[in-house]
Amino acid sequence: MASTPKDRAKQHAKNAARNAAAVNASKNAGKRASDSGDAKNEFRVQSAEFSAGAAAGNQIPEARHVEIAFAGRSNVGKSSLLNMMVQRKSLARTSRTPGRTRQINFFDVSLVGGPTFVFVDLPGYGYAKVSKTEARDWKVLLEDYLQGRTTLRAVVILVDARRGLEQEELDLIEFLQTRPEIQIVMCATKLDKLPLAAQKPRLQELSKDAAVKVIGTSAESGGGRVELWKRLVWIASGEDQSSS
Ligand SMILES: Nc1nc2c(ncn2[C@@H]2O[C@H](COP(=O)(O)OP(=O)(O)OP(=O)(O)O)[C@@H](O)[C@H]2O)c(=O)[nH]1
Ligand SMILES: [Mg+2]
Repeated sequence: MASTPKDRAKQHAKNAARNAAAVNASKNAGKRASDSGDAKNEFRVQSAEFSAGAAAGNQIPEARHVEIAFAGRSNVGKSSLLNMMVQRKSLARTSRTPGRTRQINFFDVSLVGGPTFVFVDLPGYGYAKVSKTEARDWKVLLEDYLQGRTTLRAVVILVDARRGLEQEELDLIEFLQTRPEIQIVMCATKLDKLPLAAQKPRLQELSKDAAVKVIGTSAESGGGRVELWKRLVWIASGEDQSSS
């Protein structure tokens, strides 16, 4: 559809206002039961591009924008959630085969009228089928990144809604205690695999276990997208935020 620069500027301003309003609404209310993924006009993504892949520490690109990393065990749905957030089917490679993401992948993501982020798709942990050497190399790469990245503002920790928190997630949370300035955001993925009636009680149970509010997500339906964006925009704004 053709549009003039003026139209685009107007639209841009409208979107910026919408992003701000959505964040404010979540601050004030914060209690909207759920978002079903149908709010497609909120948090519209202007651009999302792969910027770099790092298989070793010295390949990590220069830090530029606010960075948000997606972490979790292999196959939990990190790459799928990243794609769902940016509304692109296959920006990050997904696979039925665990261990697909073998390096740290960096994506530049700009919201219409909002900030630019770097989304970071991390290799999954807990994947049994890689060699011990490879698993150790991934761990070192991951830990060095998490420990040293100055622009890292939040780690989105993904757990499968059906499995919940396990030792690896607790270890990761403990590891991140050394960097209290990094926000931890918990997401329960593949919520669509639970019957509708079981979803809310399961999220409540997971939130109780994690002692923070867990955001339920579905890469299939887009559920959780708006709620997660609100948190990320809020974090990027530099405001302190409670997780409850
Ligand atoms: N039904 C459903 N399937 C999902 C969802 N998220 C991911 N999947 C599926 O789960 C599988 C793994 O998804 P990925 O996004 O590749 O998982 P990952 O965590 O990036 O995996 P690694 O890169 O191996 O660590 C794929 O077959 C996805 O289609 C979801 O929300 N719902
Ligand atoms: Mg992946």
